[in-house]
Amino acid sequence: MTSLNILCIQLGFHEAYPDASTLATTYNDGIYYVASFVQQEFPQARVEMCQMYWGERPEDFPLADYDYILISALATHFWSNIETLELIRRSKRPGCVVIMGGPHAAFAPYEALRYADYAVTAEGEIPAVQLIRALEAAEPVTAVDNLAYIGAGGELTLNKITRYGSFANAINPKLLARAPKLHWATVSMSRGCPFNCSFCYAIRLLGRRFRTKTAEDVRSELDAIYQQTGCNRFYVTDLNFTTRKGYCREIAETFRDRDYKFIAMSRINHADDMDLVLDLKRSGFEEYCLGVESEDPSVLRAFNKRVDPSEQTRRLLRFAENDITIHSAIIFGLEAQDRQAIEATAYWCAEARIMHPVFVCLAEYPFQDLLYGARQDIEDHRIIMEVPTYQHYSFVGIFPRHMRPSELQRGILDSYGIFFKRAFEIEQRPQRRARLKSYARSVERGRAGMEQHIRFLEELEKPYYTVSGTLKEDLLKADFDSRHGELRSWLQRSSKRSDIEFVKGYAR
Ligand code: B12
Ligand code: SF4
Repeated sequence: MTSLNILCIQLGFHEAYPDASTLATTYNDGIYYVASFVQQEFPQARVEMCQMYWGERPEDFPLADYDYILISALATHFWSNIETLELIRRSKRPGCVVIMGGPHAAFAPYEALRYADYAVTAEGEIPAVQLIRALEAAEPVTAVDNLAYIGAGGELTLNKITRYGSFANAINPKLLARAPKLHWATVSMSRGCPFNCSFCYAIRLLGRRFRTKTAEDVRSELDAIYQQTGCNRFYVTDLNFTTRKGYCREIAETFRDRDYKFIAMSRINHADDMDLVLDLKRSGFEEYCLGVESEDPSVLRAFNKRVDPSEQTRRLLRFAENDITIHSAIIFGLEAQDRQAIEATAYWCAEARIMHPVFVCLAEYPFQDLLYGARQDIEDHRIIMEVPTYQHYSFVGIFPRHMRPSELQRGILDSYGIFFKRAFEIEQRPQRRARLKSYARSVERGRAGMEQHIRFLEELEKPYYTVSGTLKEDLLKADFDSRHGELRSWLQRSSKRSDIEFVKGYAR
């Protein structure tokens, strides 16, 4: 156990499909928390990080030397890096164990397990350590939390789901030693979100129980990252940072004397407590990423957003008036949203003075109801799988019933034009105009990828739509069944849908 050699790999994005949010991201914190915890629990181990976002490549590491290779991936990373995954499989030594975690392993363990021995299906620090301990002691892995693997009988096995209580994990700054100049350092201060929006996969990963680190621990963690990287801007990846006002006040107080800037994720209702917003602003919280989703009441209702639609605009304007920059994903793809509705929403974003809207397509994984008894609104056959744009929301990944996928993608692309035109008419302050200009430039870098995706969709959709643009659903479903029917039957045998304990644990 003392001489373990462990490599952690963050898979990267496909170079043909950059978008504004992928360009803005410097690293995903999840794998760093897992690596830091593993290093803490196995102090004698050598834990290294390969960050593909920064251009590091697994082949530049001595792959045959590792006992464990830990890989983190979103769906788009997985399908953009099949060659890399194959290379890892070829180059690792035979006894080396590959463990995959992160969103893709969690929601498509059946795909992750083509390249990994084990997939972690939720929060990952404790399971990673439990698994390594069990394997090193040659004990069974049946008691390891949140684990998926192929059992002795060739069936997919899903161990129990565990939602953890408090957490005090910090990123080990040494793992960032090779970081280039960062424009954001990514960290988390809390985990979980008590809401239950219908489309949300985040709570399936990190749970609905809101848990925080102590403000003091957060300060030590951020100070250490700042010392290591020189970066004083922090991307707080908490699902819903402002869940507890008291905690926000503590954080504000703790960072009053630092010269740090923060961007955090919150809900739009945060605007109702401007006193708190301004208190946080005094400590550097000048930007938020809000789950606005839409201004359309029917869309908000469909998503179980639990917000008052008539308040959306007023709340957003209040942020702008107080010089707070708002980023938000705006979701398209629902049946209520025709081309006209899409254009109206894009225009509204400018009127409501959102600074960075990201226009995205509703996306879901297939088999979620089957595997976990989880809600799934887009049926399996309408999901476009196994492509590098899989679950990369800027790229349409479903067959809508009311318009062709390529039309929806065109709608997403054109929304930016509508938004920027109106936003430049409205925004007069030089600082806000400069922000808009720089955002417009990064959106422009994504144009070629979207155009390429439109061409791909036009080919893909050809057989499945009538001349007037209606989905030939029976044909699509029959084709899906012939391609994935066997996989579904295999997953059916591992289904947790009727395991009440599992479903209850998963929904928490
Ligand atoms: C904050 C956030 C963002 C931020 C910041 C991203 C960043 N710098 O990390 C912004 C807004 C920029 C963003 C952008 C995008 N995001 Co985002 N984002 C999130 C969110 C809400 C939190 C991510 C996070 O860091 N959480 C905190 C950390 C600690 O949790 P974690 O990453 O899940 O890691 C834990 C476990 O997953 C696991 N784990 C992770 N890796 C590994 C590896 C091993 C070996 C093990 C054992 C365990 C393990 O252990 C970790 C600790 O417990 C998640 C939802 C979620 N995860 O809950 C979506 C999410 C990851 N994003 C998603 C997407 C699609 C994107 C975009 C591609 C959107 C787009 N433009 O299309 C971009 C891509 C940017 C990027 N580089 O990832 C999807 C991924 C879908 C998928 N199935 O692949 C998610 C899941 C959203 C959702 N559907 O709920 N995102
Ligand atoms: S508020 Fe955000 S994190 Fe919470 S359930 Fe809704 S979408 Fe998910």
